[in-house]
Amino acid sequence: QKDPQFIDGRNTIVHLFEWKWSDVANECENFLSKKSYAGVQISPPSENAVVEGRPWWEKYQPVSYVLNNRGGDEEAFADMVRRCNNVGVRIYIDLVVNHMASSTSIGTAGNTCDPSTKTYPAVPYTNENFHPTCGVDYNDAVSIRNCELSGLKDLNQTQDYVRTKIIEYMNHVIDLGVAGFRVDAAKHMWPDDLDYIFGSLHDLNTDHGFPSGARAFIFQEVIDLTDTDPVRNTEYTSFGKICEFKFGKILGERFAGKNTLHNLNNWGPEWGLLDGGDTVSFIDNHDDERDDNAFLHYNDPKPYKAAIGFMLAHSYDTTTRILSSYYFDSRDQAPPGDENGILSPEFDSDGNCTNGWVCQHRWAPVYNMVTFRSVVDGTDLNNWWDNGDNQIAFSRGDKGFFAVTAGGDINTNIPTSLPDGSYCDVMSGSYENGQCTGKIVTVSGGQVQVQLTQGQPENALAIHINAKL
Ligand code: AAO
Repeated sequence: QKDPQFIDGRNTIVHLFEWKWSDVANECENFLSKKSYAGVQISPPSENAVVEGRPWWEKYQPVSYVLNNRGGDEEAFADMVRRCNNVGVRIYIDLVVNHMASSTSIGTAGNTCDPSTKTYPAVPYTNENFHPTCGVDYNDAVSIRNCELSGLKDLNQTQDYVRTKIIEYMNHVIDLGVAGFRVDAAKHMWPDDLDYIFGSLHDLNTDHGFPSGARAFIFQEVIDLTDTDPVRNTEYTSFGKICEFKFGKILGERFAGKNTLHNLNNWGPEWGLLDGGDTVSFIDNHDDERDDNAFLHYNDPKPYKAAIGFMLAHSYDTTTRILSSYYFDSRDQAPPGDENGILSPEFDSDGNCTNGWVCQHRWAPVYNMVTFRSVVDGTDLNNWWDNGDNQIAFSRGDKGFFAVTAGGDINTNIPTSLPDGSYCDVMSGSYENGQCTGKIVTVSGGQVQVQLTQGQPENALAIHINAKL
């Protein structure tokens, strides 16, 4: 269940964090399918507790598995999945089945629950389906699995009944056409239980274009950043992929200039990363952008875009994911919206989002590098170059070239296997209808003439064979 089920010629999952289903459907049709994007991770779709102030995190407090919350109802969900699949964009849901809500309220679909007695009648779950109350001790693997993450009521997935309810929920959305699941808090569930649950799922729905026998893509949130974590992500790789947090944490520090870039010449498992085929990689996620400054975020755009560019240009054979955020000043801040619900994104004449949405996936260097990744697919990384410090460059076979500085200017010729000619730099602009809106870069005598100076809007430069002038 490690195949993301992308259609040919596409790559990268964009996490449209907190977007409504109707807006996701429009984005699949109007933008993602035209820019080489392969899929969308959506926020959790099942009924959640209504929390005062409507923080984004209320969606991580399930009341039932009814498909109805601020993202939309079941009809809107089904419509989104169908419309996205129709244009070759896959949908992955954020699956919250480690726990149930601890906030007492009426749920977003109108169902009640009583966390104090662990009763959730709309599933139904009762007290006996949960582990006894205890707080997670992050030094102890049993406690991490059997105690309460942030005080959320901890389901016991070892029980047949609980497994059955989770499988029913997952099969329901598989039958509606989803391609897979980001598994929230997988670290807090036992690998054997997850293996059983994921092994019991329906095949993907052939009416939505999946080949017969296709299995749901599983990518699991197991934060394993230190080599002393009592739960190791390798415990979960036999039945799905892992969100590789080390990837963005290491690159974030380096592209922010806190450490050198030149030793990234062996970027991959030698850095302690899992094999690419076991990973989903990203520069930041929705928790990190709020809680962890080791990762780069939208508020530091220049090194952030360079790091995303490096991720997409590199040959480490991973599934890549881009976060698409909304602007916030405080951790709990709700997405753009009001009492009537979440606001739809709007776009300016350049296609960038307005009214509160950041939309990193619509930044030209980001979507151009998604295209770059498709163009260079299957090529090796070669012609590595560095200045022994903060400047690096490499080619992808005879199809692409990427250079970046995290300190000082680059003004030199760098060997490449790309054919001689003029190319459009897709970090500083776009190549459209044979025209380049960015810098024009010359390859001559097997050398790229690289000029990257600090005053320019981008720290990186990228050229590829499909943007040759
Ligand atoms: C809300 C309130 C709480 C309240 C709770 C219950 O905020 O005050 O107690 O309701 O009423 C989201 C929000 C929470 C929210 C929750 C429910 O973030 O604020 O709680 O919804 O509404 C651990 C887990 C990981 C989890 C992460 C946040 O392992 O699974 O904490 N992420 C997911 C989601 C997240 C969501 C939930 C889970 C819950 O992505 O959005 O919560 O569904 C260490 C550990 C990690 C641990 C982190 C943070 O990591 O290894 O396992 O993650 O700490 O506690 C260094 C260290 C590294 C450390 C890292 C932290 O790098 O080396 O070990 O820093 O970044």
